[in-house]
Amino acid sequence: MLKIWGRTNSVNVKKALWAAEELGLKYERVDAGMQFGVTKTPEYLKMNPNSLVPTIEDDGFVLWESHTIVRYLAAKHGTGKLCPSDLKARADAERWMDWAFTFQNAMRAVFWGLIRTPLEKRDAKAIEEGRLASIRLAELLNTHLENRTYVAGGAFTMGDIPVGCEVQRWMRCPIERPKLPNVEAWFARLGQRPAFKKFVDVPLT
Ligand SMILES: N[C@@H](CCC(=O)N[C@@H](CS)C(=O)NCC(=O)O)C(=O)O
Repeated sequence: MLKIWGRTNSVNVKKALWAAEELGLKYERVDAGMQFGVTKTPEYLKMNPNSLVPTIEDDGFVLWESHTIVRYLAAKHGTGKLCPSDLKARADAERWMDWAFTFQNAMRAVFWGLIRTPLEKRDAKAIEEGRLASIRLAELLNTHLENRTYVAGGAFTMGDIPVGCEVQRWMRCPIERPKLPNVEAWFARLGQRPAFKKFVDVPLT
C-alpha cells in the first residue's frame, strides 16, 4: 500500500494527500517532521536525504519532492483526468505546479511570521515585503483565471493542487488582500472538493 510520511499541517504534505484523495487511493500516513521528528532518523534519511516531508513509498519505490509526488500519482492513476493526456495540456498544468513554488517563496515570511512566530519576534518588514510580493502574484493568477474555470482550463487537474494549497495559506493568513474575484471564485470551486476540505482548508498552524 502507498505510504506517505508527513505532518498534515505542512503545505507540501497537503499536496500529496490531496492528490491521493482525489485519486481515491488507499494509503497509510505516518506523522513526520517538526514536532513528530522521524525525518532525522537514519531510516528516513536513507529514503529522503533532505530530511524534509513529504516522502512516499509506493511498491518499494521511494519518492520525495511534493510536486513530483503529485505528478507521479496523477500520471499513474489519473491520466486523462488529474494528469491531462495531451502533452501540451499536461505541460500547462505542470507550469502552474512549478509556479506554486514562486507563490510559496513570496508567502514564506508572511506565513512563518504571522502563524509560527510569537508577536515580539516577528519581522514586520519581511512580512510586509512578502505580502506585497504575494499580492502581485495573486493578481497575475486573477488575470489568468479571467476566462478559465481552473488553472489549466475547463477541468480540475493536478495543476490546481499545489497552487490551491499555496493560495489557501494566502486566503487564510490574517493579512490585507485586494478583492480578486476570479481567484475567489476558483478558490470557492476548490472548496467544494471533499479532499480540499479534509486536508487543505483547515486552520493554519
Ligand atoms: N520542495 C520540497 C520542500 C519540502 C519542505 O520544505 N518540507 C517542509 C514542510 S512544508 C519540511 O519538511 N520542513 C521540516 C519539517 O517539517 O520538519 C517539497 O515540495 O517536497
